[in-house]
Amino acid sequence: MATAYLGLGSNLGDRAGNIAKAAALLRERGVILLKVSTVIETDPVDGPPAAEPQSKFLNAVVKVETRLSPVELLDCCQAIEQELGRVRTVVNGPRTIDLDILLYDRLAIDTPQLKVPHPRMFERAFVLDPLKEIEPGLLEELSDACRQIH
Ligand code: PH2
Ligand code: MG
Ligand code: MG
Repeated sequence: MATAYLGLGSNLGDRAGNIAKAAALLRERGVILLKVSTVIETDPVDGPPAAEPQSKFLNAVVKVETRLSPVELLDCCQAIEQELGRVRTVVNGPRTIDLDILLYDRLAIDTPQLKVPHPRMFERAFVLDPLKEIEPGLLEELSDACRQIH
């Protein structure tokens, strides 16, 4: 079994309902939810400049246990995004649901399809705050691990 952390975000439609449904669909697909953060409301970060002002997001982070490989977990997240009616228009545009793999065990993955840790997670309070809530000390642990390597 692997342990992973997923970021959830919604700023379109029934935002709280979308986050709840995404969590339920993860469970339906056999992903075990070990911890679920508080759902927080956040200002959009890095929205498309030419677009209409974006609505605020609801964000959360979950800690999961899974037998899925990283790519299978990515497929699972993308299938749930599809099921909840996500339409990809512009980069960082409004979305019913976004499900991102933040961390997967202690793996570093860098393929065109999947990058783990999520490349922008360390700059984003809407990820870091809920992550610290459910796993205090994890970020320090990761930075210690990086120090050992460098
Ligand atoms: N996701 C993005 C870009 N900007 N801003 C907030 N507040 N929350 C998000 O989930 C978010 C974002 C790209 O996935
Ligand atoms: Mg995202
Ligand atoms: Mg995404």
